[in-house]
Amino acid sequence: MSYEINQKLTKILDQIIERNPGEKEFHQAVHEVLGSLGPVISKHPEYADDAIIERLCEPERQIVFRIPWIDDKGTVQINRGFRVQFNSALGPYKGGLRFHPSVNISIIKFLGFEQIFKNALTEMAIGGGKGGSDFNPRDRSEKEIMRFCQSFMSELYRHIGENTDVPAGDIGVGGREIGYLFGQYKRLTNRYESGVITGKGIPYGGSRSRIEATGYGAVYFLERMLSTKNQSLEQRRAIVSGSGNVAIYTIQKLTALGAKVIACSDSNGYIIDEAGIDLNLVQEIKEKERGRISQYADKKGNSVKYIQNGSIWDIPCEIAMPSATQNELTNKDARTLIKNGLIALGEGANMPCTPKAVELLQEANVLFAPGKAANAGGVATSALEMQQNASRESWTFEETEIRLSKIMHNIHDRCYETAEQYGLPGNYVSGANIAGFLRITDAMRALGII
Ligand code: NDP
Ligand code: 2IT
Repeated sequence: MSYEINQKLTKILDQIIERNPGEKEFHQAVHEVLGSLGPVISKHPEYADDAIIERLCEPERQIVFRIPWIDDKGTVQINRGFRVQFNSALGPYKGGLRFHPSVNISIIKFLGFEQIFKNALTEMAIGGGKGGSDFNPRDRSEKEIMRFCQSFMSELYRHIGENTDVPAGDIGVGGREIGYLFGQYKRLTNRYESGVITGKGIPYGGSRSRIEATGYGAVYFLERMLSTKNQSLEQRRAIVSGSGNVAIYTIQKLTALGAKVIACSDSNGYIIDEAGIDLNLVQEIKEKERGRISQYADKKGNSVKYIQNGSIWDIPCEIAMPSATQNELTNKDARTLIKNGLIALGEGANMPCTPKAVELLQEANVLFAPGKAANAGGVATSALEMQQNASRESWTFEETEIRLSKIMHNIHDRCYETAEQYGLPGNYVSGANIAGFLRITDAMRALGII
């Protein structure tokens, strides 16, 4: 990835940094995209007319709100809620909600900004948005989670709608939370408006394969990327960070396609199981008991190593799929992975590799799939959920999975071809940024200065 950007773009970036002080994740995400646009602006200068890039980097609307709720001890708790409605040129704002203590406006804006491009790459009618709260779900009871979700939705409901803004899950927001959020929305509006939120349970309007979609999609992308070099996943030693929704279904699909996944993690540490990760056990610990990954080693005994803190990327592997959080894979990690023979990396999480790590991986000719393309399967299947809700249909697992795999192959091919077209063969970062940019800005240009 080249961060050498032309003068016009540098000026825009400087202004964005000045107007959004301290928002380091947001600056990082914008820098990466603007860093890819030089060739487009040189070839088609009209794409910088009418402050289109500045408009693209300024959210249409940002909502920040108070979330009061009462914990099990009767104490009043206050959290902060966010919804950034970034761009609606292609459709209603669409993007997840993150509940994690680290959440702040910079993180929500970086995620919302990335989402615009990701959603454009799916070629579906969805704009970009993101939201969440600094609420920490860890060790909260079921009833506390429910009360929090209800309070969160008591403000959010007035800003969303199936044609306006359609949230979904992200870190800390899974099927349980989506159920409580949808329940409160339904109660407040007195409408059964299924398409207002995605990631719902199957009995009340969810789509089959949505739970699996991000992880499966990321593996489909990776497989297609490997096939451009006549390689496959067969027998490959793989590492997946995290052990949440994206990680679990990434491990499942990698294993199904012949790879051997030997490690995964949570925010406390990582496990190494040379026999291959026992996914049923991970699911029991993480999905059912909502426990810690260290319990995997406790249950398996001596054959499994648990390493507290430390970096999962120290383990030699050929395939790496960071699927936990932003900036979890640093330049030091990239160096180690390259030294140990990494051949491909697919970002399951949003922006998990630092800019320097991406640069090193690309220089070393590691196949690199950026998150905004590789993890688009989740939001694409959310759009399939919206389609089913609108037509009051419910498709089979096979139907949704076939559609998902086709969408991922199309995204891959679009990124690949765009990179070639702009003289950057194999650069999926530029391919994704340019292809996404062209689709959004073609729509924005047609809609006038709004
Ligand atoms: P989950 O909450 O299901 O799982 C998150 C996992 O990442 C957990 O193992 C968690 O560990 C770990 N993690 C979270 N925050 C940190 C942190 N600050 N440091 C270290 N580890 C951390 O979330 P998802 O699997 O849904 O999301 C994972 C990533 O994928 C995120 O970047 C998300 O934005 C992205 N993504 C998600 C999509 C989806 O559909 N869900 C779609 C596209 C991208 P612990 O339990 O210890 O917190
Ligand atoms: O980052 C993401 O794409 C998501 N968390 C999923 C968003 C969605 O609307 O399904």
